Amino acid sequence: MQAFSRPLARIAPRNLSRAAALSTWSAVPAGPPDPILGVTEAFKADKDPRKINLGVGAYRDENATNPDKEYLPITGLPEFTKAAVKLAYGEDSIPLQHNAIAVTQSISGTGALRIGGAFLARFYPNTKTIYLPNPSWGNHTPIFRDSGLEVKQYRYYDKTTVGLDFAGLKEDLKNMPEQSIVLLHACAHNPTGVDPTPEQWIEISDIIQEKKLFPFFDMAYQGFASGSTTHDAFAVRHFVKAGHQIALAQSFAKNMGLYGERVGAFSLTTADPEEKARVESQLKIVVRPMYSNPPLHGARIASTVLGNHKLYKEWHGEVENMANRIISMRHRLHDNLVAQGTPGEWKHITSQIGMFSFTGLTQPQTKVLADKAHIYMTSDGRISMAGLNSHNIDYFSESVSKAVKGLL
Ligand code: PGU
Repeated sequence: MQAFSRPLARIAPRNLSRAAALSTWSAVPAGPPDPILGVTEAFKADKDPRKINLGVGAYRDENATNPDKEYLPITGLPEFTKAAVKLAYGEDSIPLQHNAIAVTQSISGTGALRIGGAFLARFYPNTKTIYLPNPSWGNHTPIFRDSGLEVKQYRYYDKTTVGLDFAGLKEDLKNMPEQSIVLLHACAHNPTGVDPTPEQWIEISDIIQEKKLFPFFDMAYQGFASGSTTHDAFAVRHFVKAGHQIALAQSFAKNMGLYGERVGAFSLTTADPEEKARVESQLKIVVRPMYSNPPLHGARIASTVLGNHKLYKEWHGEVENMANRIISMRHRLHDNLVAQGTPGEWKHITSQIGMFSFTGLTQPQTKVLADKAHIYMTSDGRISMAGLNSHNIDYFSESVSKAVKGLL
């Protein structure tokens, strides 16, 4: 880890400019500041005690209230985005230490993906095709299609083994046109609950490097897979260490329980602080006509928790409890199904990780479960394990068992 904690000053300027020339974002031009919110930015940066901001239409009385509910900057609450990036990339990440990560707050993970899609559609200098794993979260295709990218798929899941189709995945990566964009679920793949092992991630990273593909990580479940936010960030951190430039969408919906507050972040690693500033200026120009600036309350909660040692520890303990409760439900479900003599192989229930289990139930079985047993799940047989608890697990297991036996 020590090797990565070099301060910026010790990196030879020659190396930095070489990195900039090779960077995906070297041709992104600096955008102009926003005519209205740019004034607030200039005001905030001004250190003079006599300063007055008459730029933005926000009512103030004779005495300023604190904390206020005024608009955030276009890229969100700086304390929050800083903490979000640290959580994902790790404190010792080289681009983080070099102030080379462009970041904006987003309307949760969905908004982060959408900003990323729009930014890539506008500035990615190569083919505008993004490859999604098959299957993927159902909203990925419309998000990227509506962002202006062409959406294709790569093999991911093997029905016969109920596991990763690693050979198919590698072959598809190798056959992609160079410099295509590849979406990767950072951990707790949705809907399958099947993740590559660390060794497999390293191989994937190598192929992506050889083929000059551009990795775009969706990290909606950091902490949910293993109970450790560090462990779950393995893929993201490995790719960055291996020298990839990446895009990253983060959601705080699940790991902080901030679903409806819509807290997320989108970031891009860049070559250096100068490039980061150019990229951020263009992220602002993407965001401003979409929703102007992000919601404040949830970002304040997240940055308070992430920025306070005691609260951080308490929160991380809760993440661990959530992950462990899900794992214990997996075991109960598996054991119940086996004990009830349910036809089929159910080991995947415990080997899959994260919030979801891809049960293998067929569409007619999911329909009969809803119609006869009042149990609802997506028609691909995906269940959110978190919806199971000690009160309903036995009823659920019995109903599934009956559905599989054709007795419902
Ligand atoms: N990426 C993945 C892989 C997801 O599973 C989800 C949420 C998101 C991003 C976006 O979450 P945000 O709430 O915008 O941060 N998927 C859940 C939630 C329901 C939904 O479809 O939006 C799910 O059940 O698949």
